[in-house]
Amino acid sequence: MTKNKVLKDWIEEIQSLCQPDVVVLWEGSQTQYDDVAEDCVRKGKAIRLNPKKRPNSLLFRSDPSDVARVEKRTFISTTLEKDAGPTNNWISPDTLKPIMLDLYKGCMRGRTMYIIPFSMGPIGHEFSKLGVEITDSPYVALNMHIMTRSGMDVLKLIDDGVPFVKALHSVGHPLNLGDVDPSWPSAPMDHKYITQFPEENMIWSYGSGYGGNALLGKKCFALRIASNQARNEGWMAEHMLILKLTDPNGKTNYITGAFPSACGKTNLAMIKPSLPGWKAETCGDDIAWMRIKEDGRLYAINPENGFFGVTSGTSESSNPIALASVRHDTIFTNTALTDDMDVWWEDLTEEAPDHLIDWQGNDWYRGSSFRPDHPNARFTSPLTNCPVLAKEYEEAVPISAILFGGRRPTTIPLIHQSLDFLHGIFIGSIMGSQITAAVLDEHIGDVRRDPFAMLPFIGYNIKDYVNHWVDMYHKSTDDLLPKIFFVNWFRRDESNRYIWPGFGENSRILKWILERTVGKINYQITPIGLVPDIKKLDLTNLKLTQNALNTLFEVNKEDWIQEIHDIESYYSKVYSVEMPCVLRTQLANLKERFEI
Ligand code: GTP
Ligand code: SPV
Ligand code: MN
Repeated sequence: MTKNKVLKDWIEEIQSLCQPDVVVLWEGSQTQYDDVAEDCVRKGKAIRLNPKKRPNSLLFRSDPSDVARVEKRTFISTTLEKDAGPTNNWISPDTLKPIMLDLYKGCMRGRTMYIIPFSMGPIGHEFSKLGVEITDSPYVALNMHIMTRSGMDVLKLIDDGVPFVKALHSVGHPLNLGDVDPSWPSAPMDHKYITQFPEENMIWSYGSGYGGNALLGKKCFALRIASNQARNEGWMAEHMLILKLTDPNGKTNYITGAFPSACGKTNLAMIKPSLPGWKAETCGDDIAWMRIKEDGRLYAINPENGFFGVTSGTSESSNPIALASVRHDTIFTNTALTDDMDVWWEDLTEEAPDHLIDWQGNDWYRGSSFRPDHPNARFTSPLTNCPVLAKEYEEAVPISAILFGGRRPTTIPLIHQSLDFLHGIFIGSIMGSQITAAVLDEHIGDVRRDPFAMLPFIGYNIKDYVNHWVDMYHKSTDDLLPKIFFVNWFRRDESNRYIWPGFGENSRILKWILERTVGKINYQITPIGLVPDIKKLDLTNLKLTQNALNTLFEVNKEDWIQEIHDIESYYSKVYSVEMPCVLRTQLANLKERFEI
């Protein structure tokens, strides 16, 4: 199967540990994809959607207990606890490995084991890295085929000795003779483990088949393992979209944006600008790998090859580009099914159809008090499905602005700019956001600190992570590095409605951001940073009252005293005596600017 001894030995080891019935190498051809897809349909694991409406597309329904990332079962396993730091769950490899080995023993009985060589980033690109995922889930194999570059071209590089990340995955549901295989096998919660071993560049995932728990190239590798590799090698692995923007004069810029899970990255990456003359194109919607090149600028590339996007809220008016991206060759997970064998989710159409089959396979009628789709239902589609995919999506592009953002019903204005790069690092470190359905079992709606949108994804100690941002800063200078901004599309009014229309209208804010990257003087200085001079902001044709505008852009001292109080108690919990110098200084400066 391979000339690479490390890979060969590892496959043999896993095969004898997990005892699959059949072993299949993922060669990466369309025929192989189609065969495995058809097999899933035949075995009742997937539903083939109406080929006239949704060619070559499938619907999977997960087990109701396995619908999102499970942060409480996600571990950074390092020899020393301090290397995982205060924000990660930690168990030492010596303790955890025997537990997981015990679970893996015979776990693939009755199943097919897929060996999937994959590349994060275009095959052979200087930013790219390789992995091999071994999994007993055909759903994972199909999704990895879309989300990564996989198959023989990657295996060739591994054969030539290019290093790779070992990523082992099992749904944790062995089949004994006579057992009926459930359509979505998984293991009970206390047997689920999503473990990163950064010291060995290795991932062991057990018991969940869903998204980031199971598609190991994504969060486990491209964020947790890669962030640790990036720290050691002097680059960055971030939870960021990459967007190409061309203004009416034809000037092109690239920006990145770090928003927590289900907080608007895919939507911004696919924005259809409402401002006339502006053009937006997609480079990436979830992850950016970034390096500073010789010219002192920060370059970003999307390591993924597909979208694993939230369906909920996606409509012709909010995100027509996403709808176009899922017209064909798409896998849907946990959406509802229409009577004519197509998919439906909340907000897809203004009115729901009379009858649907809900995401758990039951009849659903309009007016029901339950929604028919899961709030974390998702689509998997290839990047090349996207009608506005930037032609340079397989290149590293120079970044002019970094946006941080989150869901904050109060306090945080629609947009503000950091005073400089180090202040931008501070803004990233204090990010807060309401928890969404992308995380299982957390308190949805509660605001939690999610620094850099990386809380669940930093593969090492957060203190070192913050200092790594500072180290990156010292490789270049403020004038060459991206300018840093904070956006909040999610501020609410007294009736709990979003004040800002969002989506395409966010282009008005992007315009201001790009003007600021070239130093245009259209701002006001506040203690938290620069906000737009409302009079100079392009708000034509927006139906916003003066009152709404005031709320959107206000920096309210009382609110900020509370916020600073909250930041201080958060900092002392997370960093205690080891607070990175940059944060200590920036927090003191902020208090001084507020005169508190
Ligand atoms: P992950 O894939 O989990 O990392 O999420 P994401 O950051 O890519 O989030 P996504 O763009 O999928 O958006 C999540 C939800 O937020 C969807 O329901 C969107 O409709 C909604 N959303 C995105 N942008 C906006 C916006 O500008 N305004 C409002 N009100 N909602 C938005
Ligand atoms: C996220 O939760 O940030 C996602 C979805 O992008 S998952 O791949 O499941 O992590
Ligand atoms: Mn994400």
